[in-house]
Amino acid sequence: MSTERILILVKPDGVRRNLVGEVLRRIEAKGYTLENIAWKNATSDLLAEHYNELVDKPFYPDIVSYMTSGPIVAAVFNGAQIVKGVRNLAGATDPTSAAPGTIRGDLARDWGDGNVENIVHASDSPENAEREIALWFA
Ligand code: YYY
Ligand code: MG
Repeated sequence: MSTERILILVKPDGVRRNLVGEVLRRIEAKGYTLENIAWKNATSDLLAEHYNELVDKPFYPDIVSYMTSGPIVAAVFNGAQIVKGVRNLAGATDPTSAAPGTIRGDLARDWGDGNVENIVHASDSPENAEREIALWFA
């Protein structure tokens, strides 16, 4: 089997807050290898495929507003056990609950507007990583 890969998105809040380098630095510093990177603008069609398990959730329209609110940096990293490793670096989905030391725990917070802004996306399985990489780097 080839080396495991993951799709990382620095979401629009991360770009707006000048945290692209900080997010990618933490993943590189852990020892994972960057293999592709690009500026992207998410479309609603792309997001509906990317978040195919969430499209029926009540908060899905908020995700679309958030993810289309500005440019995104999409990156592919690789390394052994990278999905588990980077999910640990990213921290819990809710930035208020995310542990200190994680990307979300250190850099993201609840801004009180009812929208979850958590800086970074990281694929949750090697299979989803390959599916998402094919979407974002078609
Ligand atoms: O993989 P991860 O990003 O940690 O969480 P998911 O359950 O895949 O949800 C994707 C995305 O949706 C999350 O990063 C924020 C948003 N979201 C939300 O706004 N409200 C929720 N209750 C759950 C997720
Ligand atoms: Mg997810």
